[in-house]
Amino acid sequence: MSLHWPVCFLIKPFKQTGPLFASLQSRELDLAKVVNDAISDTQTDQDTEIRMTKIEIYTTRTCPYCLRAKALLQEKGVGYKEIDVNSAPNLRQDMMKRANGGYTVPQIFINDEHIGGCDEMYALDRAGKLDPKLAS
Ligand SMILES: N[C@@H](CCC(=O)N[C@@H](CS)C(=O)NCC(=O)O)C(=O)O
Repeated sequence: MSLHWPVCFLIKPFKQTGPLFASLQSRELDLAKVVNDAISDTQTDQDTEIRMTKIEIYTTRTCPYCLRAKALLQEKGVGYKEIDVNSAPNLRQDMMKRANGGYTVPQIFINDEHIGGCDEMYALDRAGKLDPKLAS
């Protein structure tokens, strides 16, 4: 839809030349630019949301390694989905399948890539390789 129609409609009966028409047209263009910029900002926000890193961590409530792993993710300021393997049947099996047989908790996945447990994630961080993954 053209954003110019209201003013065009109003001034159509008059001569569409001269300084008044030019001024109205230029104001319409400014308004259209503001609206279009606002729309494209919203679209950028939506794109960012869609591209957010997916972080999943399989845990149990009593596991100190899980607490340590979650503390690092919190320190990094990233959100994550926690899956308590004891909260439903089959979850530990799902985890083991995704973790190539890894049965201890935590098991951590970043964008579906298997990172390993707590120790592996800390090792990755020490090697400077965790932040790029979290930002991907
Ligand atoms: N090196 C592993 C150690 C993980 C570990 O030993 N987790 C314990 C719980 S804190 C575990 O899963 N034990 C076996 C079990 O609970 O069945 C890591 O860093 O994640």
